[in-house]
Order: sequence, then C-alpha cells, then structure tokens
Amino acid sequence: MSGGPAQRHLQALADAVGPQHVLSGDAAAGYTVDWTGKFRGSTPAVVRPGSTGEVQRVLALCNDAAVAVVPQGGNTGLVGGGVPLHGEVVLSLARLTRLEPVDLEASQVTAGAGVPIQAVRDAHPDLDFGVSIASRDTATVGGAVATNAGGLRVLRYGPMRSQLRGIEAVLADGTVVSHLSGLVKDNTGYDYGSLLAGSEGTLAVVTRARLQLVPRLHDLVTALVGLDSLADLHGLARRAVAQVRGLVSAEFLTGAGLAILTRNIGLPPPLPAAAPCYLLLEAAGPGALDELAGLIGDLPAAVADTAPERARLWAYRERHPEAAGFLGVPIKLDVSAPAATWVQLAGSARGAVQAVDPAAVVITYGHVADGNVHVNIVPAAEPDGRHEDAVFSLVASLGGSISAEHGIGTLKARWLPLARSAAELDLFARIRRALDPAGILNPHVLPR
Ligand code: 2HG
Ligand code: ZN
Repeated sequence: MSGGPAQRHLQALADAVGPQHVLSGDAAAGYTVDWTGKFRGSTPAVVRPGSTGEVQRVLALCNDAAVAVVPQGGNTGLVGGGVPLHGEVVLSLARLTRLEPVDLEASQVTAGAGVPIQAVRDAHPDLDFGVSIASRDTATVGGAVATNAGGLRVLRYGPMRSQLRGIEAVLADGTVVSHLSGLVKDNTGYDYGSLLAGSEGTLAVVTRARLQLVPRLHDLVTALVGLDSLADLHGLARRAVAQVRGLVSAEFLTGAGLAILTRNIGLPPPLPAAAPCYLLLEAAGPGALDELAGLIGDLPAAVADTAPERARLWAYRERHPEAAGFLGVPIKLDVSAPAATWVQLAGSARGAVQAVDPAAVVITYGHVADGNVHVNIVPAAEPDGRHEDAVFSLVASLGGSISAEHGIGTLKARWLPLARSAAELDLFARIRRALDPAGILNPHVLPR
C-alpha cells in the first residue's frame, strides 16, 4: 500500500472496527513475530474486529482494495502461517471470545474464533473437549480449526476436524457462510467446515465453530516408562493401543531432549537411571492402573494417579517444545510415517540432519501412536533449507508426510510437491481461486 489510497484504506478499517482496534507501530509488534522468533514480519496495521459483522466489513474493504490479509488467532503457529512476512494486514480474531452456553442435549458448544482451547475444555464440569495441545491456554478455536490442530489426545478423539459439528466463516469478499445447527447427520451438500479445517487461512476466515464435547475422563493414570531403544518403545506403544481400553495418549521423548530440560529448567530426572528414550502413556477408567501396570511389567517407570503427580510427569513431555529454544532459534518440523517405518524415521532423523550440518542439535519427540515425530533443530550451519531438505527427503522415502499437524505455512511451501502430486496441487489452486479470486487471503501460504 502507498500514499493516499493506503491512508484511506486504514481510515476505512478504523471506521469499521473502531480506531482503538487498529494497531500499528509498537502496539502491533507482538503480532508480527511467532513465539520461536524464527518468523518476523511487519504490517501496516493489525485489525481486531469484535464481531462477525466487523470481520465481514474488514474483508470486503481489503478485497476491494486488493490488500493481502493474514488471519491470526493466538499466534502459537510454528510454520510462519500466521504472521505478516510480506507486509500483509493482520486480521486478529482474538476479540471473538464469546463462548455460548453448553448444549447439554447434544454435548456441543459454539465458540467464537478467539476462544482459547482451554476455555472450551473448561466449559462444563462433566464434559471435556477432545483436542488438547501444549499451547491450549493461548491457542484459539479459529486457529486450531484453520490448522486442523492435533495434539495429545488424537489417538482417542481425532484432530480438530473430527470435533467440528458446524462452522461460521467469512469469505474473502465479505460473504458470511454459517451452518451451526450441530446436526451429526446432515448430508445437504458440501461439508465446507471440513475443507476449512487445515486450510491455513487461505479459503475463508473462521469466526465461530460448533464443537463436539466428550465425557470428562475420570481415574486418569499417567506412566513414564524408560526404554532401551525406539524399537522397544514403538512395540510397547503398539501393545498399549491394542490392549489398554482406556488409552488416551502415547507420547515419546528421548534422553537428549530431557537432558536439555533438566539443565535449563531444573526438572529432576524422572527415573533413578537415565534411559535412551521414554514413553508416556495415559489411560482413564477404573481398570487403567492395573492395565498399565500389566503392560509395563518390570520396565523402569514412574506411575502417577493424582492430578499434581500426573502434571509433574506430563511436564517432561509438554515442556519439550521449549527445549531447543534454550540453545538457539529452532527449526520445528512435525513429520509422520506409517507404523511400519516409524522406528526408522524417529531413529534416523538426527543422522539425516547432521549429514548436512554436523554441529546441529536435533531433538526428537512426539505422538508415537499417530506416527508423528517432532524434529526440533538448532542449526549450526546457515538455515538455508538444507535441514528441511534432509528431513523431508527421509520422510518421503519412508512413505510419510512432511506435516502431521502444524501445517505447511511459509516454512514448508516449497516442499509440498514432495507430498502432493501435480494434479492435487492444481486442485488446491482451483479451489483457492474459486473462493478467493483476488488472492487476498494468506497469499504466501500453500500453492496458488
Ligand atoms: C507438541 O506436540 C507441539 O508439543 C509442538 O506440536 C511441537 O514445538 C514443536 O515442535
Ligand atoms: Zn505435536
């Protein structure tokens, strides 16, 4: 934007949402960088609408002026998809915080895009929300839909897309589409809510979501088991999935990541003897303790069945995303592989990275039952794409995905052809042009 038209556009945005909700300069700074510090951009304005009607007006104005927009929720994304890396206007949905009363007949709730995930989990004492992610206090419903967030309970409840029972969104030209009746069975045409889940802000801006709630779990038991090898760990996780009826989570971490955490945040070692890798299992229900004990047998393990003790064990896993940040600005990858090649992926990611950057620090952890490995890299060599190349080539050779849950964003856009055929990419582009012909929605994310 430049000169007079740019000023008139900013004035029109201020008229649409109120001048106090259009931020620039220092007030906008926090919206232009992601939490790892890797993705830093700049913006002429952060616009914070307070209603769907205001989102509608903002998008219509930007569409008419052909001004690019980056939608942003809690700004907890890890792939550079929610910050203005090319000088876009930031459309923050953080003020859409209305959480409607829980519909107890349907066990559903309708939440504004800016409602934090934890607030949905806390919406009713007898009910819970199936998606739980480490950033749940800050990550928002809209952002979680737009990235199809996964997290710690996917093996039990599926990702964000599976929780959707309805959606309200604003198209690029300001048209509002809304289907929030919450019907479980409703075959009346395209399920555009599913399409928007994982669309990374490129097809429409989510303003409200109708979400399925689940019965709150009781008698939760958490176990952290030390194992000698990733093959043993994967075998135990697979037996847990097959045998433990109340299994909720099966997460892994390694001694290398744990050592960084114990050094930097003073967590005491979880077990008397250090192990090469650790499997965290959580299960619910009256039989959970016995079932987990039977599965774990004589292996070294810490087992907890009270909330504070469970939280203590979870910290070893949930604080892993912070570990790389103690050493530098990390590259965060979230790859996955089929069960048959998971051990190979988890076991050779470090070697693949160090083949192109011998002094790089590589920390792996993640959601083992989903085949998902987080590869956090603190590069020593220039971060020029060589690290991503190494990991993504390995993943492609193992039949896996270059993004299990964080999305493509700007970080992975150039590697998408490794994961999707030319025909698929062309279909993506056609869908995108149909919904956003002027190309204003998150233009540097996913192919056009
Ligand atoms: C997790 O599983 C998140 O903890 C974050 O997906 C992973 O920071 C990361 O790389
Ligand atoms: Zn994850």
